Amino acid sequence: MSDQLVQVSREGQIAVITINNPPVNALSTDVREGIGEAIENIVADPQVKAAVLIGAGKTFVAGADIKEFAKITSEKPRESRFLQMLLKLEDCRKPVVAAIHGGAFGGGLELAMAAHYRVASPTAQVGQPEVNLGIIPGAGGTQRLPRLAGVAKAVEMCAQGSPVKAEEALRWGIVDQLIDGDLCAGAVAFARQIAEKPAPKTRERNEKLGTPEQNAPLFAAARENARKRQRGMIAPPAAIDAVEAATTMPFEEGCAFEQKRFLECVLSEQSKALIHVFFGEREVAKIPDVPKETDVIPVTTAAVVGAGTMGGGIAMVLANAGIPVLLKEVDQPALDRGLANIRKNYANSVSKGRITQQFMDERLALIQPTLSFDGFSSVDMVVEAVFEGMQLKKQVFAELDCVCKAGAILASNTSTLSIDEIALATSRSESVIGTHFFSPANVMRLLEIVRGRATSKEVIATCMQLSKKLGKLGVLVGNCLGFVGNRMFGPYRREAQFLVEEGASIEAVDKALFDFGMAMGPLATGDLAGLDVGWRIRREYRHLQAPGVRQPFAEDKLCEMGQFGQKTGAGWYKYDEQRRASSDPAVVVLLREWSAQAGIPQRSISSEEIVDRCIYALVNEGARILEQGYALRATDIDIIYLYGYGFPSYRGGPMWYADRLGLDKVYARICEFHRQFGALWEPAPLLKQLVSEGKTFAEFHPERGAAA
Ligand code: 3H9
Repeated sequence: MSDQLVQVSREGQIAVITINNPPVNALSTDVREGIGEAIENIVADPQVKAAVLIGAGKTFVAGADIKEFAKITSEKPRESRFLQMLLKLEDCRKPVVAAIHGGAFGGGLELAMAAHYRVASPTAQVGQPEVNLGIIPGAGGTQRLPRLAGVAKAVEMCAQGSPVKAEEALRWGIVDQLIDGDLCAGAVAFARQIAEKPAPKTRERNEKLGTPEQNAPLFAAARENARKRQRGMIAPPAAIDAVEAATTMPFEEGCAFEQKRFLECVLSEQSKALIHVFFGEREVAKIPDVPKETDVIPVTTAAVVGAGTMGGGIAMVLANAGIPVLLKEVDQPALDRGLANIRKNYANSVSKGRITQQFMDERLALIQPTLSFDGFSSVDMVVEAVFEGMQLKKQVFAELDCVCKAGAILASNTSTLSIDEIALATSRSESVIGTHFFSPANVMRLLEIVRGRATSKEVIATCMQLSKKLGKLGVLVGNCLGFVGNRMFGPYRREAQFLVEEGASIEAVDKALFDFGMAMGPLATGDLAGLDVGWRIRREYRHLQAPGVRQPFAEDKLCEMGQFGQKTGAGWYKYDEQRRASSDPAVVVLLREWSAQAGIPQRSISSEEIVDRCIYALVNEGARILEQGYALRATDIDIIYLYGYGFPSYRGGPMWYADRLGLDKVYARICEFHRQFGALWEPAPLLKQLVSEGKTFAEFHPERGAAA
């Protein structure tokens, strides 16, 4: 087995060890054994003077095999065979040159650092991304990287997990040379040059480890940064501790320290959740009835109708991907406002150093403003982003139907309205689809792709593929009111309002959910998005509300007073010119008055109840969506919540969170709320069913899915 995964060939006196474990050369147990055996062979072969270690296919090595982490069940430190293999490699008297293309990530970089030299293609990247999986490097990465790159760079790479491009890696001393052209030939030539020299061991290079005085501020800053930017996550501080150990302990002790922290992390709930997210991000691309081979429609030009916040952001997303885009508005002032916003957004990024002026100019040149449909006849795709109202959307789609070429994709950015009804305004419902971007569209990674009853498989496959090109995570959902994300968000925000109406303070509700890990509390989120959005939708759908069922009122009353949130300077909170929030005493008084008028008894409410009511409201609605087939898998719902609604990634998403808590416990609590608060808490039938079968959401695989 291992000799197929790791092959050794010869280029004269240079052995070439090739790792061949598609698709990303993950270091499974067999691969690691294969590398160990290859090292033994070259040591034993008198003809070999040096070796090149290279990956077959598109990458060097993407790290340890993540699937194998599930096999680790004990925190008891054990002798790591991986660490032993790396020591064997480092102790090899014949120099070994790691030749990196694609990526050397995690265990891949640890492997490369145990080799004696590293060369790389100019397009390669290296990194220790383990923290993104809730773990830390577990094969000496935190000990060897500071010895090569210095403490500051090592602590940044291990704690933040971001990759470093080859040129930067060269500057920091992580790689020794870049090789243009044929990497293997270049690496063999490099190996010939150093074949007679002694093989340097990274673990013996202590000159970049600094002094305690130099290092103390670096570690303090890294800890502060992790506390703020990776709030609630256990792996980043553990990674910082492990890099610090490299500066205070001999190499072997440092490795033992790293191993202990690695094991704690790998057994944590956070790591299990983040690994679920890693595979989930890839799983959402798999649509059972739209296979990979489905034809796609080339999208080389596009148009956006509506230059408001969403339309402008979508135009930027398309332009950023190099797609020329027509941006249409109804009148010149609206078009000017839209373009000014786009310019302001780009200029902000330039001033923060995120993009260059040249990039901004090139992207702006791709956005062509227009007041007419001229030019629409040649575009491959149109995204409609006008005001959220069915009549207006239908009117736009009827016009698009007249002006667009056959086969053009007609997409709506609606966040709630029926794609099937919108499609009725056209003579080509197979070309109509929902592409629900999240605000700000040029920042948020989620794209809900809404499948209408008649949407063709080609159109779905194209939008899924396009989402990747646009740097988005596309998740296919079915056509129901609010689709997946907003449909679940309704009950979540409903409970937040109920809690306030029952006596919890606005700050207490937001703080409980922020402490749970949400990017923002639900009420502050409402103020940011604009309370009028939900108000308008509620008015449109008031006829669907069951009579006699309690509905929240506070937000509607705020809207009636013109308090729409941040944009009007007041909502749940009041805002200063810099949009900094503070408590609004007038709202606090009004809330008590409104609650008294509605006869709602006031009580003190624990943060545990706040979290349970808001999060279980998400879960219960998610269960209905799953059962009704509007999401393909529980994982898809999780990904939507992580990337569109600020759910903490280390909790894996609402459905994963419920699975890990135990659906029986979640069900019992929902039944309690049902008894206490009535019909809105009716447990979802699927939840009840899974509890009776002793199963999880993850184990639920319906036949149909995403409105198939
Ligand atoms: C680690 O190394 C710990 C160490 O310290 C040692 C401790 C002892 N394992 O992303 P793609 C699969 S932790 C298993 O679509 P791309 C992936 O699921 C690891 N499987 O391709 C997918 O499967 P499928 C640290 C893996 O070109 C397929 O490969 N390393 C692994 O868009 C293709 O992947 C990382 O965190 C893996 N390590 O991107 C890097 N990696 O086709 C993780 C990928 O069935 N990997 N798969 O859906 C990545 O970031 C990206 O895969 C990479 C390629 C950038 C490499």
